[in-house]
Parts: sequence; C-alpha cells; structure tokens
Amino acid sequence: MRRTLKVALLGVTMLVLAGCSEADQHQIRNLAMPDRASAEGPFTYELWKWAWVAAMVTGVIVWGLIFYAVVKFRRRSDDEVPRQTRYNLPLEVFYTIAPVLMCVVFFFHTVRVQDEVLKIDPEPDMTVEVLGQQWSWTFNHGVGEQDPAAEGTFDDEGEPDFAYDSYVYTSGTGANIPTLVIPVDQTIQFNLHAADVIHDFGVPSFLVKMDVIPGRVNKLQVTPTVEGTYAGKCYELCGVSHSRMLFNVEVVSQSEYQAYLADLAEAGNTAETPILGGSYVRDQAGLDDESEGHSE
Ligand SMILES: [Cu+2]
Repeated sequence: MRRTLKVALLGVTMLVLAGCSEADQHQIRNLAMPDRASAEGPFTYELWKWAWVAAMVTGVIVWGLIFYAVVKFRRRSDDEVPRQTRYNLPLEVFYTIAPVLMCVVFFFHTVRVQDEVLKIDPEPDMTVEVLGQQWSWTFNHGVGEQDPAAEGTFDDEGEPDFAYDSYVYTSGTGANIPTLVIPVDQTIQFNLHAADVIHDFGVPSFLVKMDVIPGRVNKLQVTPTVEGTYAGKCYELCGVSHSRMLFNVEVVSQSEYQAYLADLAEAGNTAETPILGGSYVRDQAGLDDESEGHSE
C-alpha cells in the first residue's frame, strides 16, 4: 500500500516537473506570475511579491502557534481536565490589532500601486480603440496625426471625437482569434469599448487589465518593454463563449508596426471612425451559427 503510494507520488512529481517549460519555471520563480513585459508590470509584481511575504509570515506564526498548542496542551492521561481559561486580554488585543494593521498596510500599498499602474499620461505616444463584443475583439489602429485630447467616442450630437482622422482595424470572431500588434517602448493608450456586456481587457504578461464597460470609454495605458508574442484574454465572465474571447499580442519594432498598418490598409481594413461593434461584428463570418452560442 505504502509502496504503491510512493511510486504514484514519484510518478506524479516527475510528470509535473517534466511538464515544466522554461516559462513555467520562470512562473514558479515569479510566484505564479509571468515574466513582466511592460513598464507597469514591476509595480504589480512588487505588490504581489510582498503580499506573498506577508501571507507567509502570517502563515508561519499561525502554523507555529498551532503546533505549539498541539504539543504543549496535548492530553497526557484519559482523566485529565485541562486548566479552564476564560479569556486572555493581551492575546485578544493582539489578534484584533494585528489583522487591522495588516489590512491598513495592504490597503496603502494596493492604492499606491493602483495609482501608479492606472496613471494616465495626457500625451500618450499612440491610442488604440479596442472593442470587446461577444465573443471577440476588434483593434482599431489610428493612422496619421494623433489628437491626444480626443474623448474616444461620439459626442452628444453624434459627431466623432476620436484621436485620429482615419483607422485601420483587425477583428476576430469566436472561431478566429485576432492579434493585437503594438510597437515596443511606446506608451499606448487603449480606449476600451463594449458593444454588449461587461468584458475585461487584459494581457497577463503586462500585469495589467481593465474592465470594458458598455456606455463608457475606459482608458488604460501600457508601455510594452519586451518584443515578443503574448496571450491576451477577456477577464470578465461575459457569457457562454467567454472562454473564446482570447487574443494574441505581438510587440514589435516601430518599423514592423508601420508595415503592419500598411498591410491592414492594403487588405482594405480601413475606416474613418473606429469599428465599435454593433451590427458590423454580428454580421461577421462564424457568428451567424446558433450553435456558437450567439444570440440576437
Ligand atoms: Cu468577454
């Protein structure tokens, strides 16, 4: 019995370790976080790391107290009744004040990091209009001069108030994962639009994410620092095919980015205002099939 257990345990351990890619091993070292590929990432990571430290310190104290009590106050004979204690004031003060202090410290650092990560530069290098709609994403890249003061939406009269005068775009479907191509070392503002329900735009390797809410434009600025291909996803359970709301991110050099925009224009994916969902996305191939979970 014990032997079988040992062999099984060994087998599982070997299987787990053999399945570890280099990225996995980095994740283990990063306490389950991916390597940081954005200027904002280190702030989130520091918060994460120190939260682990705090949790471990708390854990060690609690485990220590548990083992101490188990050993020190174990029953030594069947007819022994332990000394009955009603309360212990110093202990109660400690276990009231310590968690409150911990919450204050956590709160302070959470707000500090949040302010840093959500900080908005009034003049970002570029702006991308992102649309989340069941069950995919559309990425609108501006062409030409940017007006950083634009609201990224239509004003009350229905006039466009976007950062660029023309756009190129790429769209995905539930069956076809789109790719967001962005240049490295540029501060990119993502204006987030939802056409139906709340989604959430996030790239794990950037260590940032933000809700995409119908009826408003949420702004998220990210500065990617490492060229490469990353996975992005919808972080908000938005319906039956939520798990299909994936996208790829390619962080490329400035010249590759310009070439990419030219490719999109050549393919005819051009528009005067960003593609922000509605009927356009509903008409896309792959979304007209009822079995896809798409509903009118
Ligand atoms: Cu979603």
